[in-house]
Amino acid sequence: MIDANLNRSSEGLRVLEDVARFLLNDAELSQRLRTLRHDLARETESLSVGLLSQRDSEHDVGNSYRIPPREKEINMKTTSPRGLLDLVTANAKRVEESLRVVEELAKLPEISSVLNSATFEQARFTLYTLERDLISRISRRDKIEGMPGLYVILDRQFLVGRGELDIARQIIEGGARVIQLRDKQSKKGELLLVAQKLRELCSQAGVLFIINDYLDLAIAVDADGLHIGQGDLPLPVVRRELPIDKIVGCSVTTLSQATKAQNEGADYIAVGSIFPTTTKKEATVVGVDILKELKRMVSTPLVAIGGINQNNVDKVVAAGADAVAVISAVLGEKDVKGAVQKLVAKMDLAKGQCQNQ
Ligand code: TZP
Ligand code: MG
Repeated sequence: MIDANLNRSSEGLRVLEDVARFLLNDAELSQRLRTLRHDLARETESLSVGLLSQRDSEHDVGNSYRIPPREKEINMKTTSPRGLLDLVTANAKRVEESLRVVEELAKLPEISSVLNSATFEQARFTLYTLERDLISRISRRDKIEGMPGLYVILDRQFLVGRGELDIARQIIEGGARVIQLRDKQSKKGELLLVAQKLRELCSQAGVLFIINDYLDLAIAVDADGLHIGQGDLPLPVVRRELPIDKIVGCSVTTLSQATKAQNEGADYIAVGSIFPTTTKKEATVVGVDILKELKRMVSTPLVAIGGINQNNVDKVVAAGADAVAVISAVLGEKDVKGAVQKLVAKMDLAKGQCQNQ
């Protein structure tokens, strides 16, 4: 039992570690998993020859379990991973269960002298946290992968009598990848109703839905994420309060703010105002070259914002923006869908040109 369960735990841990390392490229997570695997190996090192000597896989009655075909089919459906989330969950559970078995065995008088039950209990708790962090990383990565492209900020003060849902539909049909709800004036109760409808629409269309400023609203409508600026709630607080699968975007105007946002775990960084804009009066104009510098400094996806339109969108894409956020270039137009389509086409063209260079 000890041999089988130590094998299970080290194999499962290796799967998790390699997911963190090769698929998520997450140095910190893979290091934490590696440390746990090594700690457990060290703890049981002295037993290895004894355990191998007792190993008798051929006569393990578990090998000859006869699973009826029907049950096998059900089993396959419920246990074969549908994606990375399932794979990670299955392997984390495998490790947690096997650690629990060793932990319980180590309480027996004949085993407690060679294995310390508390060590395995501690390892199990370490893994619970690692499992949560892995699931968070994968869920957020899946969302962020859908982000590159046009990010339209639906600022309700720009609607001038038009309906949010109709405008949002046009934005979606035009090919935007993200819609952010922004409203600096309305009461939260009113905004909640709007956000609920937009949330529904975006979910159906597979478009990311982000709430600007308001953590409570983002939680209440189960938005895909929250966007915060330098004056809003700090990123670690927001991260702590939001469900683990939600993304957080952070606005910056300087390189040091960007590094800080990355270190605090921002899922994307919005930088601007790239060009002069009349939409946000107090915005600092940072120029297009900051994107090139940021590209070298941070690995977090970059969203360029501020004064971007049909005539300059190619420049921000060429400078390295992964996504482009606009308000007036879309909401300032009569033909919202047409404006989105044109911007998307120009971004695609500029991206194609970058790749050819
Ligand atoms: N943050 C920096 S600039 C800006 C915000 C919200 C305004 C973007 O609006 P526009 O009309 O696309 O310049
Ligand atoms: Mg804000």
